[in-house]
Amino acid sequence: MQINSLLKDLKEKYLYLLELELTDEIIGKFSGIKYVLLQGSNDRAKNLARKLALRFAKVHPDFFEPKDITPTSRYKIYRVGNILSVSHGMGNTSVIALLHDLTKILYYAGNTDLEYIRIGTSGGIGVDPGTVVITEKAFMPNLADYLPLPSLDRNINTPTCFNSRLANEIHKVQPRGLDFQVILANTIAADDFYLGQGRFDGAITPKYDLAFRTQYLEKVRALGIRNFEMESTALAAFCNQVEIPATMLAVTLVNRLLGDQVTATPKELAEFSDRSQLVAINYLNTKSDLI
Ligand code: R2B
Ligand code: URA
Repeated sequence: MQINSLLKDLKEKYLYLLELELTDEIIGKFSGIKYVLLQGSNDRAKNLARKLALRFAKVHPDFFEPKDITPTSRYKIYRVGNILSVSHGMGNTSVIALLHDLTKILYYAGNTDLEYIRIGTSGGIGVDPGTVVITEKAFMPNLADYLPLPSLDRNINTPTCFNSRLANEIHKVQPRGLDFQVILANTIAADDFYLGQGRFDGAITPKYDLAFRTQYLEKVRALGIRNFEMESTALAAFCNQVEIPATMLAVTLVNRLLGDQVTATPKELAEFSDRSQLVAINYLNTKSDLI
């Protein structure tokens, strides 16, 4: 990990965004962590914590209720052994705010060997709904493969490639016989679900027609891009700055070459979400350092 060198001289007592006092007791709750699993919603983070506990800590489902270790209602953090299951909210801004505080407390707790994996949903580009995309490189909608991280009036242009060892390993360890596809590909992160992802069904009229959009989608397919979502460039850029290996597993809910609206039923959506969690669990299952 490559943390801000100015933190050494800082007598920090409180993490504002996580609403956590930096006491020895609270820092201790973050020591000995290896895997950090990040998801958008609070419910999914809790649901994953429960699955991890049943699977790896072998707790009895009747006697286990995941307990959030931060008082803030913005984000939720659950710990199962050396794994954290964390919610990050929606969009690059929300993720990056969380990642600063989360990474600092993990650093104060003495963790040096971490992996960050976002588990999410996305809009597919020419892939069947239900496909899980492991992202190799995140792109901006203008197809830049770096994020201009704004800092006052400057931009810190940071590459948005993910860790290829991690992405390939997650792909390689998936068991044969899954009833859905798991692919390695690239992803676009847009700041907006509608206009940002070229939808025609938002509240604002797009300033281009279907032919222009089709041309754009063909161009992005040629770059190996297979899905849209809203957080990958922030995660990749942040993790490249702090040198933490990271990648993203995002199930596709819709094929954007065929339509804009997500028409899957709530039951299908829950089943799709389970797929990207399963891909992460399959990876963790191969690890000998889980505690
Ligand atoms: C995927 O799904 C959410 C929008 O529905 C957003 O957080 C994302 O990246
Ligand atoms: N999440 C997105 O960001 N886009 C989609 O199309 C579906 C889920």
